[in-house]
Order: sequence, then C-alpha cells, then structure tokens
Amino acid sequence: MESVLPAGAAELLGQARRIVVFTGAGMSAESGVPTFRDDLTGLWAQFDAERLATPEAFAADPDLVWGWYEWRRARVRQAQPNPGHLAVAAIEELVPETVVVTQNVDDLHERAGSRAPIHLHGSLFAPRCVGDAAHPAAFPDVATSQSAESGEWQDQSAEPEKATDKSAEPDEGRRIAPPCCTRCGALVRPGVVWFGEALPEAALAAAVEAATACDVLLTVGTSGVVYPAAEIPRVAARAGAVVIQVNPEPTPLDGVCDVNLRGTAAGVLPALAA
Ligand code: BJW
Repeated sequence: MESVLPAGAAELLGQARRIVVFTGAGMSAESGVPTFRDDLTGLWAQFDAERLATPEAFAADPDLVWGWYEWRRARVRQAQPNPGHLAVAAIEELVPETVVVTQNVDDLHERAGSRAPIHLHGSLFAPRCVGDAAHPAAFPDVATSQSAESGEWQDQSAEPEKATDKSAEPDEGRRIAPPCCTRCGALVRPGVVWFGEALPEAALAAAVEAATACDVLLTVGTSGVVYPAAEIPRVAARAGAVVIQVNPEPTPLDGVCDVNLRGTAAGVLPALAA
C-alpha cells in the first residue's frame, strides 16, 4: 500500500491503541540538526566516522572526539523542536500507550513534550566514565567549549563543493580535553553508542517489547541501515503491526512498510496527529 496523502495513515493511527514512534536523524533535520547519511549535508559526508564515532577513535585521540561532540552538543542546544516533534508529543497525548523509540542523541523529543523516549543510541547530554558505565559523570558544563560556540568544526554543508572532502583535518583549536571521572580519575566520554558497541540492554529490550505489542509502528526519518536498531520496525511487522514510514527518500524499510509517506517529518506528522 502506498499513500501520497496521509489521510489513510491518519485513520490507521486513529484506530490504534498501542503505537510505537520510531525515529532517526531525519526527525530533527528540520530543527537544523544534521543527519548522518544525507548527501552533502550528512555528518558522514563531511566527517570520518571511524575517526570520531568508535571506541578506538576516542582511545586514539580523546580531545578530537570530545571536541567534535561538544560542537554537536552546542548545535543541539541552539536547535528547537520542529512541528514533527510536537506532533509526536500530540500523538502521545491522544493515545497514552504510545512509546517513542529514538536513535537520536539529541533531546528534542523531550523538549517537545514526549514523556520518556527510549534512546537506543544514548544521549549527547549524558557523558559517562570510560572506565565504568556505572559512574555517571556530572554534566561537564565547564567544557561548553568556546570553539563549539564560536562555530569551529564549521558546518561544511554551507560549502557543498568541500562537503565530500572527509579529510577535513581538525586543527588544534577544535580539540577539547575531556574531563576526568571524579570517582576513579578515568576519562569522561560522550554517552552515545559508537559503532561496535552494544546498545543499552534495558533500552533495547523495552523497544523490542513495545514493537512486539503495538498495533501501529510509525517510522520517521531513518535510513534503516544501522543494526540492531533497524530491526525494530521489522519486529513490529513480523508481530502483525501496521508499519507506516515517513521519509522524503526511499529506504530499505520501504518493503517492510504497509504505507510509505514521501515527505518530511515536519511536513507530514502534524497532519497524522490532527
Ligand atoms: C528526513 C528528513 C526530514 C532527511 N524528515 N526524514 C555489517 C552488516 C550489518 C551490521 C554491521 C555490519 N558491520 C557492522 C555492523 C554493526 C553496526 C551497523 O549496523 N553498521 C551498519 C552501518 C552496517 N552496528 C553497530 O555497530 C551497533 N552495535 C552493535 O552491532 O553491537 C554489537 C555488539 C553486541 C554485543 C557487544 C558488543 C557489540 C552500534 C550502532 C551505533 C550507531 N551509532 C551512531 C552514532 C551515534 C552517536 C553519534 O550521534 O555520534 O548512531 S551511527 C548513526 O547512525 C547514529 C544514528 O542513530 C544511526 C542511524 O542513522 P539514522 O538516524 O537512520 O540517520 P541517517 O542519516 O542514516 O538517515 C536519515 C534519514 O532521514 C534518511 O533516510 C533521510 O532520507 C531522512 N530525512 N531529512 C524526515 N526532514
């Protein structure tokens, strides 16, 4: 089933008692937070994931990695929830047994009023000790970097001709030393899930449980290529739920979905929630 207008999808949502809203970076794109894999503007089109988003990268160059995450944290702080985030919160109001499962490390769902989104890939705002995940770090506000605020790690999307140059060699000004854990002295690291790391067990289990039990799963703004998160819509489909996708582009999830709405989060979701 393919739908251009969201009317049919809105009806399906209106009949649902249990909804899962599964979101990816496209959810926050219209708030000005870059996605990962979009051509030219995506983070991985501009920066080398292996040098920035793996445990090995942090071990090799913690100041580089911490500085990059500080820059991203500053960008998110400046962003505001978009009408898509507000529509998700409205769906939660209408259908109390709605669970928001997000791959995003920003806090825009929370700021839009979503109750308790499940963060499968952690959070920019929950740094932790590298030595022991049980040592939560005090929020290292002191590191709210001048370089992050002043726009170093420049957004190269403004200069598309450079956007595919991943060599973007960071200079010393972009490096920020991470603080040390006050309990054991080890480095504090960003509280996100890097490639090769396990997802938080409780979050993944709660997401699978919600996907198994829902009537409708709405997947929004994800390329559906990163596992195990990309299993969540598939789990719902296998359990018999109706799966609705909102994305301006085709994705590998198209075949899993009952309805594919080609549009943006801020453009389509308000009509679904009305
Ligand atoms: C719009 C829009 C608008 C635009 N409106 N839409 C080979 C095969 C299979 C798997 C693997 C493999 N090799 C390695 C793996 C495993 C790996 C993986 O899946 N890799 C694939 C890339 C191949 N996975 C892992 O490593 C995971 N861990 C793991 O497997 O652990 C195993 C283990 C078990 C036990 C012990 C130890 C280990 C971890 C994955 C962690 C992912 N981390 C990141 C970074 C988080 C931190 C940070 O932010 O820096 O998570 S990567 C990045 O991708 C981020 C995202 O959450 C994730 C998904 O991306 P997302 O959200 O889908 O964004 P995009 O950019 O891809 O897509 C945006 C979409 O929006 C597009 O479709 C646009 O069209 C759309 N869009 N504007 C609506 N306005």
